This record gives sequence, structure tokens and C-alpha cells, in this order.
Amino acid sequence: MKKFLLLTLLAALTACSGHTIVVADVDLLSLAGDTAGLSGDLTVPGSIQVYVPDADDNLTTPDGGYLVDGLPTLDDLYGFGVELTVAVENTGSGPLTFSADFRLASAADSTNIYDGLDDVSLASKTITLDPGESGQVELAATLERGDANLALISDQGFRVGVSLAASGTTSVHYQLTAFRVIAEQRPFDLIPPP
Ligand SMILES: [Ca+2]
Ligand SMILES: [Ca+2]
Repeated sequence: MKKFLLLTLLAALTACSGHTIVVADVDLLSLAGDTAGLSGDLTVPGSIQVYVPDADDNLTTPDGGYLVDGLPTLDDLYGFGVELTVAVENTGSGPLTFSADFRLASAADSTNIYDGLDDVSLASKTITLDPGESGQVELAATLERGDANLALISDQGFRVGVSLAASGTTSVHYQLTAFRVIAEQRPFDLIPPP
């Protein structure tokens, strides 16, 4: 009877193994907190770069970003995805160039997820805005099974953040309006080895 139940369970899981289940679905906007710099105003007589979510009380210094942990132990992650949107308004009287660069880093990369060591850029985009003009930067990226960058994600978790760069002779208001990361696993892969 026990064997029958096990076989039934295996059959059921095998049948749905083409699907994935979400093991992490994180809305950074609700978790990062008010001090993380999710919105702000910058004056750009030249260029300025800020790092969001801020983890060391200084927006202009790179840091460890946001640590997503508490994941189930995973041998082989099936997929990872991020969606990030920054609303931008050129609030000054000169031209503005604004760019965003999303980073994924290992949980251990606690001091700088923007230096290319133990971290990677998964998506970046640049827009230009005339005085008074508004726009948005939308970033999206997915990693599928077998992608070497998935090695950054472990049972210790992973880190995420975005660097925002503004240049021109104006001022800018920015606000992150979406920041969601998803990690997926196939149900069959969650069965522990015998
Ligand atoms: Ca910082
Ligand atoms: Ca690093």
C-alpha cells in the first residue's frame, strides 16, 4: 500500500513536472523600506550615480543591495526572473540622460554587488528626456536552467540591486514603481533523493 501511494505520488509529480512552481516571489518595493532610496530627487550638474535599494545609508556608495534569503534548499534551480520599472521625470531646464542597470549577486557578496566580482549585470537601459518630460526605464531578464549565472543563487539566497545613473545639466525625480524577483523550481526536482 505504501509503495502504491509512493508510485501514485511519483506519477502525479511526473505528470506535472513540465510545470514550474515558484519558490521565491519577492516584491522589493514592499520589503526594502522607506530608507532604501526607492524614490528620490537628484541634481545633475554633470553626472551622479545612486545604488538602490541602499544598504549603507549612503545612496551614492555601492553596497550589498537587498538579500533575498530563506529559500528552500535547491540543488538545481529551474529559472529566475526579474521585472523592474523606474519612472523618471526631468524636473529641470536642461537635457537628461538616465540609465538603470540591474545586478544579481551571490548572498556572500555583501559589500559591492556592482563591481563584477561575484555579481553580474542582467539588464540595463538608457533613456534621454527633454526638460519637463517624463518616461520610464523598464528592465526585465530571465535565466533558464543551465545558465551559468544561476550559480549565484544558492540555499543562502541571493542579492539584487539596481544602479541608477543620471547625467546632464538639470534635475531629476525618480521612483521605482515595480521591482519583483521570482525563482522557480520544478516540483519533481524537489523530491529528495532516496
Ligand atoms: Ca549605498
Ligand atoms: Ca561584487
